[in-house]
Amino acid sequence: MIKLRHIILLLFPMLLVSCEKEEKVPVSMQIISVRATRMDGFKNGTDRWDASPNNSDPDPYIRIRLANSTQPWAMSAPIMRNQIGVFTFSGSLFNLQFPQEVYLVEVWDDDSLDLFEGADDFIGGYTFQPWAPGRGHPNTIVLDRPQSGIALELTVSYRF
Ligand SMILES: [Ca+2]
Ligand SMILES: [Ca+2]
Ligand SMILES: [Ca+2]
Repeated sequence: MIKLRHIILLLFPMLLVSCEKEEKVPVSMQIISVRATRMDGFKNGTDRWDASPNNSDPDPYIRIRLANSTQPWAMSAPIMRNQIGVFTFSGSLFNLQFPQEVYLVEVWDDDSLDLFEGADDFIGGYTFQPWAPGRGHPNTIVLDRPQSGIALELTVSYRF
């Protein structure tokens, strides 16, 4: 007579095997879109991002590269003008060729149109590892720490 204990003993290795099969390792990933779910309304907590009266909200763009690298930054384009609150970066497609390496993503306020604003202003950034064993293949990567000036939601796809 087959007891429940035996069935469990038989099923358990099968479950383990099926879990291992599901853990596909991505050879690359793509960031399809980037959504800002929170962004500081003021520079340094008090100042408008830009001096121009008609252009005082930030003009954010994203840049991404491997954290320990001198390779050129991949930049989002076009730069979005005077964004506040929750918004999605337009045209934000980035290839991540090394999903298990650490990447650095930064958001800057473009000041090239502002005569008195000098260099671009840093809004916020994160280091992140796109994928790690055991994580599955989620469609979104959330980057949100309260001390950062911006929170990001990356929508990603995987190539196996
Ligand atoms: Ca500025
Ligand atoms: Ca502006
Ligand atoms: Ca500036």
